[in-house]
Amino acid sequence: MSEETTQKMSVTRRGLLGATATGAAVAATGVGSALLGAGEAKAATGQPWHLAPGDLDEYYGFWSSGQSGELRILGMPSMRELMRIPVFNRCSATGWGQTNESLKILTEGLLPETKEFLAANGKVTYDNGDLHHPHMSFTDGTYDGRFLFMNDKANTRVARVRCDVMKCDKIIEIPNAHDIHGLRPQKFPRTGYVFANGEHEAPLVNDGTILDEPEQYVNIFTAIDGDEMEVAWQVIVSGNLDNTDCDYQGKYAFSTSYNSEMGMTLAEMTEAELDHVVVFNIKAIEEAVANGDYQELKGVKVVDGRKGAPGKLTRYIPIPNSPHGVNAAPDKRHICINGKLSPTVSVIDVEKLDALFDADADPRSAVVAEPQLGLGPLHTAFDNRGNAYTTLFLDSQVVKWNIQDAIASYGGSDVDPIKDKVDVHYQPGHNSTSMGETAEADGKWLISMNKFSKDRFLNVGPLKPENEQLIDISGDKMKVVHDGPTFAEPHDSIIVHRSKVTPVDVWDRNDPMWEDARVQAAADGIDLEDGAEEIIRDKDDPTKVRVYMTSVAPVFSWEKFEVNQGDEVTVYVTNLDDVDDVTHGFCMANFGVAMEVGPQATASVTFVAERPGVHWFYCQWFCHALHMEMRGRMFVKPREA
Ligand code: CUK
Ligand code: CUA
Repeated sequence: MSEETTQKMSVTRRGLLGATATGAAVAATGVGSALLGAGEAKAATGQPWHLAPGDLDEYYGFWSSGQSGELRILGMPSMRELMRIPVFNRCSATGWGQTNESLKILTEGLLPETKEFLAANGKVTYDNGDLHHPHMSFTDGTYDGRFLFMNDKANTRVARVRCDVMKCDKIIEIPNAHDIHGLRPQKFPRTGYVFANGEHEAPLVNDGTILDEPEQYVNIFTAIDGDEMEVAWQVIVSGNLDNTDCDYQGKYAFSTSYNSEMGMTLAEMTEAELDHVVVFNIKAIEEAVANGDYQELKGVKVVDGRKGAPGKLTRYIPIPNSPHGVNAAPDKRHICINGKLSPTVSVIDVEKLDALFDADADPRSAVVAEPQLGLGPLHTAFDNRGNAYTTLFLDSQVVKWNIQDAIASYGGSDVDPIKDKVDVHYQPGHNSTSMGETAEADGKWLISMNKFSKDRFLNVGPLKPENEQLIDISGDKMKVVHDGPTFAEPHDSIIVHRSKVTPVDVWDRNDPMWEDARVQAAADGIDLEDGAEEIIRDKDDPTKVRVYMTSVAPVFSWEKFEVNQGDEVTVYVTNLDDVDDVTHGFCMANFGVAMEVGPQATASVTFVAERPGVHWFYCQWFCHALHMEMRGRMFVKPREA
């Protein structure tokens, strides 16, 4: 946006709002802003999304990063990037994928055959991930601030991030399924389950016996116990699975299929005019599992929910055409299925679903509206006034429409459900509204996550950022107010009111994250907080060496230590600083070793000291005026020839 445009907008807004002094007084309290429309919260500047230095955002934005594999936190509405949380990726700054604590999380949930496969490739875990869908745990239809859950499409995993410390604490690989795409937590009564879609078809037992026989392929829907991070059960379905969501009653989950044809080529996949959404009957599935009506595959109870299978586990509602996003409206009643190749969004009334299962009613009887919105509808978000906001990928627009008017129009009324359209730049995929995937949608902000930025930013070469546009939806007309470039490739985001999340400033010394370090130190007769200046050689294998040190700005408890060439060295660093924001790091230069050690945390890293000589370790997070001096030496005594 040009400066001129910005000024024009700010002048217009000031003109519209008139009394700027009142606006300023309200904005200063921070409390008042919650009562006002988004556009009014910072009326004094005319730019509610442009926070003054030191001002805090009203919302957390939790962002996926697609093939970057991490989770990001943005402040909303300022769109300032606040933090990156490594999950499926590697992180040079924090040592994720290198510290023993992170390697445990990255490896313990892998299947035995995956561990073997990785070992054959000289690895202990995957280096990449494709994180599309981050969603917070729910209690009673709204966010509860406990966890964030997310998928890895690249390597069929589901991860969890703890919201108290904003670190990943669990990653599991999903057996039997292939390539987890859609993911949503159960909304009611709580999470509970995390539902996850296997997107790509494969033989149920994929051991090479069946190869190019697509008629024998299946797809798998998985329910994970979000507390234990274990698979609860799986359902075999007909067609493939794309996105998923669930209702506010705790009864049904929904998954779209763009490939009901089970085609392998583009022509085959897009052949049918109608694909479907699968409705999963959670209670019926739980009963089937309890009654032993399942097969056990790789330790998981798998039920058959394919078309024509007996029982009441699933129903298939025909939907035009290769549908993509599924979004439950905050009215707790309507589910929007986005048509992608069809210009429509199909609206399902959850109150009409019981009849599908109990009376075998026509599945289409649950569809109560199907408004024509524009080309390429992919995802829908909601406000608290009965409106829906759908991204139109091909039209490069967001369309605002009213759900009740769409239902009336489907019933024959000539009311136009479309209330507004706005151009976005360009080709939007997901969108999200403030609190919009909960029953507490507040109708203030919309993010349109656009796949292409083209000419919106300075040219940085052939690889361009995406463009995420902030849209003020507090009034009748949508207003694009900010462009936010992001690196590869956020798909989805949630906008969570800051009152829902209360992260800590300092770690609890008893945190489970470094339980292994605690156990090992106890076995070695060491107190992690003592920073004992004594090298521990393992009783059973004396080439294994443990160094326990502490850090207090600006010193490590060890100025030097000596090991032998070829020793396997584990360094444990416990950060005794008890102050916000005093994170230390431990970097062993020329050993490719580095990690973050947060206040009151313990972290450890293991390496083989195969380089003789003097090697400096240093603190790699700026912590003190004498941060440069926070260093020490490791002597590696050469192997005797
Ligand atoms: S999918 Cu990316 S635009 Cu993976 Cu949620 Cu729709
Ligand atoms: Cu400690 Cu820098």
